[in-house]
Amino acid sequence: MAKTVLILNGPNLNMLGSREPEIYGHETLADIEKLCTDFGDELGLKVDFRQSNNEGELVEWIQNAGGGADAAILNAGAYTHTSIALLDAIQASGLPVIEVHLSNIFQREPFRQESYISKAAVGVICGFGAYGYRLALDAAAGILGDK
Ligand code: CA2
Repeated sequence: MAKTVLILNGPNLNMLGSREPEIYGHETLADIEKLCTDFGDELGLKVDFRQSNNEGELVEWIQNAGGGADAAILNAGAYTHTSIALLDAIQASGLPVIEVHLSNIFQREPFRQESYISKAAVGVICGFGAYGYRLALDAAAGILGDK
């Protein structure tokens, strides 16, 4: 049976493509979802792609992922830099989580250079725009193939 990768997107990522394309690119979140499902098909992975502006909903999705998903890719948006709740949920889930950011957070404001997610993530991909999701799926396939 195909393994499942949960791809979670945090606050404001539903606005992609509408503003700040010089930072986040021209792709919409729907474009990125298609990129992920198409590449998931090539890799033989089932992709479950979601977005929420609500921290608690993201926490619940990670909690529940322990039952259904084999790995997760997380762009927690601004919660990356603030959310101990997401960090705790990742640690409790035992799920391999790959952190993704469209922008290179290390070239940006100091507050974006800190990530709670990184403390529990298997690895971090940032600065490659939408292509970073493809890189993260490839990494997930590698991790799951080794299991
Ligand atoms: O680079 C990333 O992927 C971020 O996770 C994006 C977050 C930001 O808070 C993180 O520091 C880095 C913000 C996403 C907001 O995206 C928008 C795009 C267009 C219009 C409005 C928001």
